[in-house]
Amino acid sequence: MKLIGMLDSPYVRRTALSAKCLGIALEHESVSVFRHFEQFQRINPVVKAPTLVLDDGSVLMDSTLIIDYLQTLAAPGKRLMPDDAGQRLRSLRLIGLALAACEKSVQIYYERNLRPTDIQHAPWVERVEGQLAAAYGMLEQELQRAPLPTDGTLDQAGITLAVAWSFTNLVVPDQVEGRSFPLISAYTAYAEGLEVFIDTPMQ
Ligand SMILES: N[C@@H](CCC(=O)N[C@@H](CS)C(=O)NCC(=O)O)C(=O)O
Repeated sequence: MKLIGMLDSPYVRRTALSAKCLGIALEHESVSVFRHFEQFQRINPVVKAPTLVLDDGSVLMDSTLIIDYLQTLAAPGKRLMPDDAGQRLRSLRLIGLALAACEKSVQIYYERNLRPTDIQHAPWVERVEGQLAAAYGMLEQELQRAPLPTDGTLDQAGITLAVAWSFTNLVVPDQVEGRSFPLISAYTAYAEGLEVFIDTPMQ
């Protein structure tokens, strides 16, 4: 199976990390949705990263759906989501907040880098910036309430949280600069220090 997309996309990176944690080997092709648009289009006409191409030629997209599929291929002991309903609810909540933070970071980045300055819409940008701050604010509160384990293990909530924070700091660092998210920062430092993260660099 081939994973298509650049690791500077948080969605591609969380998929690549999840596959490794699940013990599933994927061939990785670093094709950019911008610089290699036509090449990407030939693989997936919708041009969404990540794209997973199965050995039979089937094409899947959306990180959460690809990870869901990969989970079905993993050995029984390899799991990134808890089975217990209460623990799963908390994981899903953390993942939802982290994915919202990724989406809002991408929107601000696209607005700044793709839209001509004279048609940038300040009220829209302020709205998105507020949403990004809200997502990280709630994630910080969640970690205050109950920290994620830092005992060498990783789950989907931890992967997605750390990937999101590293991505925001890469593309829109001014949005988190000076804001106080010590628990998110500390957890991300832990995760980025793990071998699987070091082997799956954002750039
Ligand atoms: N919900 C999707 C979001 C994927 C996404 O938006 N990826 C970006 C790259 S970071 C992309 O494909 N952008 C190109 C486009 O939407 O035209 C996921 O989880 O995979």
